[in-house]
Formats: sequence, C-alpha cells, structure tokens
Amino acid sequence: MKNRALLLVDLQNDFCAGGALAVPEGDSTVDIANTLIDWCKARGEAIVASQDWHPADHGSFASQHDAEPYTQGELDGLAQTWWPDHCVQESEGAALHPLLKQKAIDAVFHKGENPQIDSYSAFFDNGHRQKTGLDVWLRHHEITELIVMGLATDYCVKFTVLDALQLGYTVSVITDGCRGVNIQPQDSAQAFMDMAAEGATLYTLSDWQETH
Ligand code: VGL
Ligand code: ZN
Repeated sequence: MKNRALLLVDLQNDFCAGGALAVPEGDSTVDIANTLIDWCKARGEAIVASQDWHPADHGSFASQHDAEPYTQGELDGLAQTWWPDHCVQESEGAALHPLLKQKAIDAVFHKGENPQIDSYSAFFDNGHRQKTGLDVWLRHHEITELIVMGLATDYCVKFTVLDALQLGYTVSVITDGCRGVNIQPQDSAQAFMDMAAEGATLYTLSDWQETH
C-alpha cells in the first residue's frame, strides 16, 4: 500500500547496550526493524526515521541542573524527567544503530535541538510549540497510514504515536519492535495501553506479517 510508511523511532546507539541512556534489550529491536524495512521496500512503501539530536547543553540533561538522572523536575514550565547526557549532535551515541539498514531510509527527522524544551514525539516538541518536518513530508507523499516501532516505548514511541493519531494518521504499532526505559516497571505496558486507547492498533511482527 503506497500510502503507508514505516516510522522508525530513535534507533540510536545511546538507547542500545553500552549507550548513555541504554534501554533494556534496545538492540533486539534492530532485527525487527530490518525485517520491516525489507517488507515495506518490497511493497514500495516509504521508510522514515526520527533521531534524537540534542545540543551538548540540552535542558533535559540532569548534568545541566545538578540533578540525578531519572528524577523529575521542570523545564520551561513543563514537567521534565532529567536524563543522562545522550544523543548529542554528531556524537557516536546519536548515530543510528550500525546494523540498521540505513540506506533504505528515505528521510530522517531530527528532534530535541532546542535546548529549552524536550521533544519526545517525532512530530512536535513536548509543548506542541514547534513542528518537525515529518508531518509535512508525510502529507507531501500522501501517506495516511503509519507502522511505528522503536525506542523508547514509554517516551518517544508513545508520544509519536499519540501525535500521529491526533494528526489523523492510522497507526499500527509493532510491539516487539519497541522497548521501554521503565523507570517504573509498568511504564511500557501502560504506554501500549494509552496508545491503544487513543486508537492505535497493536501487533507483534508475526501478527502483522500474517494479517497483511
Ligand atoms: C527518549 C528520553 C530522552 C526516547 C529521548 O527516544 O524515547 N527518551 N530522549
Ligand atoms: Zn532525548
């Protein structure tokens, strides 16, 4: 279906084993991404990716506030989790995972470049103040349906999916292609429930392949 695209969220080194903000089993999503890339390519569907892309002094970094990573604070009037320094622009940690079939990706959208505000969603910053180029790109390519997977379930995947639904896209989430930070152990399970409650359809990769 040509009006469908695969959206790969933040499959970056810093969210994988050995990275600054490593998500448990983050690496295990890369095989699933590559399988979906082949599946979509074979059908002539577009493949896009988001990349968390922070300046070295980004306001979401605990180091900027003398705070402990993974605790809560406030940034420019918004509730903010303080993160370890991660995905600094041009760093190895910000690069897409080396085993990801990157050549197949048609467009990459950066987010989190403004030091004053965090940006979990691939569409908007956390205050919905500014938009990335993703929505315009998808509309330009007449894409109305998204397959979403990536890192992290409870942050960037969740907010990307909720924004996509609000923007009117039909959204399928490949659950085994996602892994979460889980500051609280149920965060990822709750995130999947929130996405489904707002209208996303959840599939495992094999469910998706059997039904499409
Ligand atoms: C993310 C925390 C901070 C993510 C990005 O990609 O889910 N999480 N920055
Ligand atoms: Zn970030």
